[in-house]
Amino acid sequence: MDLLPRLGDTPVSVAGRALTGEELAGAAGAYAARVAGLGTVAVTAEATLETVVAVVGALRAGVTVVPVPPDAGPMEREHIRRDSGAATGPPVDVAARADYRDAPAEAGRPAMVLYTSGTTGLPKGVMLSGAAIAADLDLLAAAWEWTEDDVLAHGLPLFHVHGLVLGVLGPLRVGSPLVHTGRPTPAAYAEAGASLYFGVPTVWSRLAADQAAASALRSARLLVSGSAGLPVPVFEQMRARAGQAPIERYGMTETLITISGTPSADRRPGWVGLPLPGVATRLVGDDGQALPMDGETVGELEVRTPTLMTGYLNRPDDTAAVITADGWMRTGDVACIGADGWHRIVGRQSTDLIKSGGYRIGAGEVEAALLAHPAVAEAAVVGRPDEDLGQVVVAYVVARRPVGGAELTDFVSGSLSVHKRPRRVVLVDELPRNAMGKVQKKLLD
Ligand code: MCA
Ligand code: AMP
Repeated sequence: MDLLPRLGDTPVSVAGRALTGEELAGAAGAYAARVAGLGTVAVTAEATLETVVAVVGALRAGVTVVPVPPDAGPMEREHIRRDSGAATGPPVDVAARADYRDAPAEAGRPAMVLYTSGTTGLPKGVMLSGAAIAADLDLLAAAWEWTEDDVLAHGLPLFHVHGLVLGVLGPLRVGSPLVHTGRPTPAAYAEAGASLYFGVPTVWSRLAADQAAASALRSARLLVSGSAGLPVPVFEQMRARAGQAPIERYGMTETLITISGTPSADRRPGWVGLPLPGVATRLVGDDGQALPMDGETVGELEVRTPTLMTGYLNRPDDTAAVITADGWMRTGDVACIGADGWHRIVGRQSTDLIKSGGYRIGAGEVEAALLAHPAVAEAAVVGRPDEDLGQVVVAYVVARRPVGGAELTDFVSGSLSVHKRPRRVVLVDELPRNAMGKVQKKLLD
């Protein structure tokens, strides 16, 4: 298969269950035969071999894959299903085997639609073409010197770019065996005995705090961190305890990974690296003018890349709002660029996009979920700094009647994914508003 040329000879194990490359190709072939012609198929993306077989099988059949977070509540699940028009995939049999002749996707059909949160509303479907995915994986393989001689280990969720595109399709394109650890715990990473490891900063922070696990990674060739900024203290602890700090790379669902460090260059704490070959970046000020790349001036980062999404599914206006007419993606991230081309991500323009444990969470989505509770009159959701998770979701609520924080947290996880529920609910008499009536989130503490 074009996208996954090494499928037939790349073994994969997930949470202790393994398939040889040939077995995986056979099981995916059997699944492909069952979903062929369905157009778009939803896959409940638990961290299992079944998910890998379903995703690979659908791709082989030229069917668009929509991974659904396994803990998504009914509201989120229903939104994804209705918005994408995805058919429910048949159950996966990892023991099935079939020869299957790959069916190329029709022109313009995305390989995948990944749902990701915006500042308001329900998650948007990011359409990713097979060509964009292939281009990104090839750029990353070259940058990281990632070859069939590597064994990749990680335990990231299989419904986002990091765990699924880089972490599953990557090995099947490069030909490096995959050990998915089920969950990204320090002990599981230590046991995996791999040469290459992927993690979000929370994973590295927890690993660095576990001396035995950190020592076990001394023999690894390369550790890679992404999905959120790696805190400098974690960088230093990893260097001290694992004998090496991770390299960083930066990207987003809409652009895939566009900026990275390399194994041979010096690691620079707080800096993510250089644009991948063929990727252009620039900084833009509030007035839309280009800003100097002097290592100090900060502005919005814009990226032009062959790995760009095709657009947001069913949302041409939202797509036009983030991609300029000449093809630059407005990332919403605030960055600075050094004269030597290195990039530092300083923060986000909008406080309404929260990153917790590497998950992107829209404040508006959580507020809407809270407002559906009969006791909630008003709600404002913010991200608060947190050593372990980067940020945690905190909700400020004006209640109509006495209500417990735990009841509201449970209520949110009843409609959205578990990681979106507030960690803390603060009941207040009123929310600070400006003269226009808009909530002043900066005044909440
Ligand atoms: C969680 N728990 C809670 C709450 N939230 N309990 C009460 N109230 C809450 N508000 C529960 C959890 O369900 C869990 O229970 C337990 O508390 C521990 O939760 P937590 O501290 O969150 O730890 P965790 O569940 O181990 O999660 C940390 C994690 C996770 C493993 C790092 O955040 C994670 O997998 N992050 C990866 C996100 C990711 O892949 N992002 C990539 C996006 P129990 O133990 O019972 O289950 S793609 C991207 O960003 C771009 C493209 C890029 O650059 O990569
Ligand atoms: P998502 O769409 O979930 O892929 O989230 C993308 C966002 O994650 C970006 O817009 C950044 O805010 C953030 N991000 C990803 N990688 C990094 C990194 N290495 N450093 C800082 N922020 C990052």
